[in-house]
Amino acid sequence: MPHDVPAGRRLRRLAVQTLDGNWARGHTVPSRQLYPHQWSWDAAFIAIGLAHYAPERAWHDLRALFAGQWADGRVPHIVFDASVAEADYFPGPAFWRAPSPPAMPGGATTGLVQPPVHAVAAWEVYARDRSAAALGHLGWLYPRLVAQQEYLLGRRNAGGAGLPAIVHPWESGLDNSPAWDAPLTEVPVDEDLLRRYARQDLRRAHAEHRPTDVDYCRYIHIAETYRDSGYADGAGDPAGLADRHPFVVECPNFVALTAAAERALAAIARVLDADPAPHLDRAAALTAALVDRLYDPVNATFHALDVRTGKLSPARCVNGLTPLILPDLPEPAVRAILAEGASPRFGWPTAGRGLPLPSHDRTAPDFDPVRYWRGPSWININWLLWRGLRTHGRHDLAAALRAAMLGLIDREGCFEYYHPDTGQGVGAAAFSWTAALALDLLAEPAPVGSGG
Ligand code: 9WN
Repeated sequence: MPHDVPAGRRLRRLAVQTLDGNWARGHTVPSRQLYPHQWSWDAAFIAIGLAHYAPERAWHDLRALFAGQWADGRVPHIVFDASVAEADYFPGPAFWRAPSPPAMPGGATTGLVQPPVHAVAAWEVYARDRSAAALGHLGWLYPRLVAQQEYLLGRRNAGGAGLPAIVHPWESGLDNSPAWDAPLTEVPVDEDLLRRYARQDLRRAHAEHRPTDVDYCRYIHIAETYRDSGYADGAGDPAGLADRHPFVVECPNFVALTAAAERALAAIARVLDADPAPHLDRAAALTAALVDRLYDPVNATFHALDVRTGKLSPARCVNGLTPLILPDLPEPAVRAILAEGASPRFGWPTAGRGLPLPSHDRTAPDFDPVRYWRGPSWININWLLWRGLRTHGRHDLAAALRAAMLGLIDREGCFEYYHPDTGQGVGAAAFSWTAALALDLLAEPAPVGSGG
């Protein structure tokens, strides 16, 4: 246990209460306050936590999300709950006008994606639930997870090097990160959009914690452009996407998670008597292209790449560190990430001292400790870093980061994110993935390697 047993018990109780409280008619919502539908990468992190006490619900959550998978393989970033009013979240189903069945059989969704953490999640749940029913769930998910990868590696290969590109900052999951500032400068700001559409987030959260109106206008413009193209990526012509669409970016975190997904699929394939080799080949190719395209040897960190201009973003964000989850990351890149994490820009916690890593370079002039993804600390990202540290044998740093996360959640509660200097909880309270990953951190560390 990271700290004394009573504290561990208290935290476990809080985490379970949070997840139970966010269970809503067949799936878990990220937060009742801000996010009343099912989100894609949230569902994966949530399943990893549910596996510790309600594995059947973990499988159910993953299957509910994949029921919204499109015929082209994309797993939508939101599967909408039909019983929630349109006005309760913007942009809702009426905005997205996603295609009807059979292209999209499972109810209303968005047409965007999020990082594919689901194969890792399925493998983690299976590691804790080896029942016959679990094997059935794994068998149901496997072809769908493969289709998700094929969509990302095929139709999203806009840069031509085999890396999946994102077509909207929301697809990164690190929505408002300074990593997108450079590519966003070319996107028009039409303030009229905010007269046509009402932002719902500002009714439920502080404006200084959320994206600015200027950024929001750009988000809506990009989403409308993609929607109005009929969500056509690059069927037959992925490279053409960069000419047609205003935002096409390769994100190191998204790419690293896509590679991690292939490694997890290899582990799943072995259990299902399928062939793991193609997954391992794809994982190796993804890691090699990630280093080749997104690693900057001068700055010694990974950056986002704007596929339209061919330029790396100058911002040093935490998505430059999460490639550490890859076991086959070359040694110089591993050393560079460990050094970047230790620098004043981020700062690994040490035994008994310090807080989880911020989402952005603390020394940057635009570092903002409360605006989401522009400074605050997030538990899902720090959980990925914790796994990466263990993968690369840095158990000292991993133990300190784990204690820092658990201490913070125990003190503040399960917040969406935390002030990186004071640790104060910010954003939505009773946030699901924080609770879920606390349960995972509280448990004995799972064996690293096959799933990550
Ligand atoms: C847009 C649900 C999601 C997370 C994202 C986070 C935030 C949504 C929003 O909430 O994004 O998808 O409305 O801001 O940035 O990572 O999945 O928790």
